[in-house]
Amino acid sequence: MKIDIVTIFPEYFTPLSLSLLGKAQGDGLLEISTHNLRERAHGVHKSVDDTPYGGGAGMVMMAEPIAQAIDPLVNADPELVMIIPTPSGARFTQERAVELSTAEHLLFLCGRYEGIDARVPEYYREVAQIRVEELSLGDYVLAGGEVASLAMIEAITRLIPGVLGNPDSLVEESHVLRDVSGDESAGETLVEYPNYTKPPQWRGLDVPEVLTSGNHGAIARWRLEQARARARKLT
Ligand code: 6GU
Repeated sequence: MKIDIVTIFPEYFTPLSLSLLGKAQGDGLLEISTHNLRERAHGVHKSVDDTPYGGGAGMVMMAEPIAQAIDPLVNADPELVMIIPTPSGARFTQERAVELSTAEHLLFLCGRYEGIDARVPEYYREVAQIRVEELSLGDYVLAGGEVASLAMIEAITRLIPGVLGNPDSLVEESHVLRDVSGDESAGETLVEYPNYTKPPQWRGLDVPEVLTSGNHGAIARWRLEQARARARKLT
């Protein structure tokens, strides 16, 4: 997968060279490039933002410097999927992550301040005929799209075959919609059951006996029960 990131703060994305995603880039499974929006700005101040029409607080990111950064990427690959993180977008869910993990090429456009001139998504959707997704992590407001992009990139890319060391980790984890036919939990959204490791007793707390019983059927039932109980507590 190819990922381009347009931002005024490329330094936010240095952690993508660590750990799993660093290795995935070394292995050629993933290619991530950042593009500094400030380099596309003109004038002595290299402004990328201006005051909002209609008045109000804050600044709005101007369309043209963004277009200067994005056009070469879109022209080179009109099939790319543009993702604009914004608290006013549709909810980014595990289902979205799964769907986007099969894309060949993603472009993240990070806004700061009060957001991006609304003609940017309109232009790339309606005129350039690009797929544009405005996505939100949840009902709270971050200072910009950079941290949201990092979260989405991690959620999406760990689903690419070969990125995770142990692909079995994907099967039973939180928020995976299980649809294994014959599975008792088919279609349910579960959260992960509690996990334990050595030692069997720690500061007076024991590992649940069923986990050391060797009874795989009983262990599976216990874990499903625990996952359901946790899911109920969240809603
Ligand atoms: Cl995607 N962006 C910003 N700025 N704030 C958010 C968000 C995104 N999701 C939740 N809060």
